[in-house]
Amino acid sequence: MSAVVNGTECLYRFKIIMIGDGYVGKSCMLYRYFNGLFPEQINVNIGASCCDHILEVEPGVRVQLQIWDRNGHKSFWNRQLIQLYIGQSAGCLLVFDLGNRESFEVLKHRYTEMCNGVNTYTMLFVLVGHKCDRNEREVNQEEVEQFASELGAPYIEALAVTGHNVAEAFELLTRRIYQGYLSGEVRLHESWGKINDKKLNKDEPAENSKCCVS
Ligand SMILES: Nc1nc2c(ncn2[C@@H]2O[C@H](COP(=O)(O)OP(=O)(O)OP(=O)(O)O)[C@@H](O)[C@H]2O)c(=O)[nH]1
Ligand SMILES: [Mg+2]
Repeated sequence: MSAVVNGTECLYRFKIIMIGDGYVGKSCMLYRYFNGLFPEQINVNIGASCCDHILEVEPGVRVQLQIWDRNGHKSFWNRQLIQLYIGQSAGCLLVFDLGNRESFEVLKHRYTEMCNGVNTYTMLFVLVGHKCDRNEREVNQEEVEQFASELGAPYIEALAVTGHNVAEAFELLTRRIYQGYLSGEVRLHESWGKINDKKLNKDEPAENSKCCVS
């Protein structure tokens, strides 16, 4: 069974989220991935914005990705929100700013909070050191690698300004989820994963490359 999303047949659906402190560049990364451009102006997302995107994970196998980008400022981070936001996600991009030490500390703290029982489903991670154009780095390579190994996740450095490694970060995560799902390492809520009748009845398929903001 598959779903036709704006003329494209999709076999799987995954929800992924972006977590990171405010101002680390999450929305610019998503805009870059989605539109292939750096935004001239980025609207502050009051709550969360959500984009649907289609990605071919292997020849003939397309995934409908739902990507959630939440405002990272601490006033928007609390337990109920975490639960709402993270629930049913298959994967997460953990983003920090290489030129801002605090954003790395905040990210580690949020990761710990997320792991404290909010998500009963398996979630996979990719760690992203963003704004790698920064001349002065406040986070050194060893500590990043140590955190990545604690997460069991790959580490990638990206730059929304040029697009360097932005699509790679989203696609690396999606392929990890896909492989994990096939191997049984990733267990997903019944609304997600392989598309079947039940999922199609439950949720209207999204149009290709659609964004919404709240
Ligand atoms: N140097 C540099 N700055 C960037 C890059 N990408 C984004 N920025 C800047 O970082 C700032 C914050 O970007 P946003 O994308 O709004 O950050 P955010 O993580 O979504 O922030 P919140 O929504 O508040 O959590 C903006 O001023 C961007 O212009 C980059 O690749 N390099
Ligand atoms: Mg944002």
